[in-house]
Amino acid sequence: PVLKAVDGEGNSSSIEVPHKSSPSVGIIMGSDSDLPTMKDAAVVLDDFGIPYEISIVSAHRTPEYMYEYATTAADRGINVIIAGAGGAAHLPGMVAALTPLPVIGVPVKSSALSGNDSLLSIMQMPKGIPVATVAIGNAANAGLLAVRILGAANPGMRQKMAQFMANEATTVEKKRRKLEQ
Ligand code: RP5
Repeated sequence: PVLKAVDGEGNSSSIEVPHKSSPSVGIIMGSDSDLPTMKDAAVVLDDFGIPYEISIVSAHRTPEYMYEYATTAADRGINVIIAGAGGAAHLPGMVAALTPLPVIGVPVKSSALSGNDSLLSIMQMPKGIPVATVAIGNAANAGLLAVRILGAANPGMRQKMAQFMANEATTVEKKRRKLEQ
């Protein structure tokens, strides 16, 4: 199936929901309107060859499903959860409260408060239940952090991350040299 969505700023996006078996990362979001932001995490995981699943899980509109998703994720083989939400963004924190897996929160830019509400809702977790929070809208970094978490126990994945970082450095070096010419 293809998931299509438009965010609050009119940006449209679509993503082919993967049919990969044994997903290692779960990407969830509070609404399909979060997809234009959250698809960047999927792009990173595709680049690194990491199987993932994508779902819409709303803490407020589908709380029972959120409970089911979070409490079964580890048994289904998920290793890391990336959760994006905007506004009163309770999804990442509530999921972290229900699973022992690492949870990465993505504050989605809201129309009313530019995502500052999302950021604080996700970041200000009480002691005992951590959520690793990335910058507003930066789902790509959530994907990269998931790769690093998986890489801690996977030398091949760690090597791919090192290569990615080397490529980034080369790109910047090229730009610098061009400026200095
Ligand atoms: C949150 O409310 C979602 O994560 C989304 O960012 C925001 C708005 O949702 P919609 O009204 O667009 O469905 O739960």
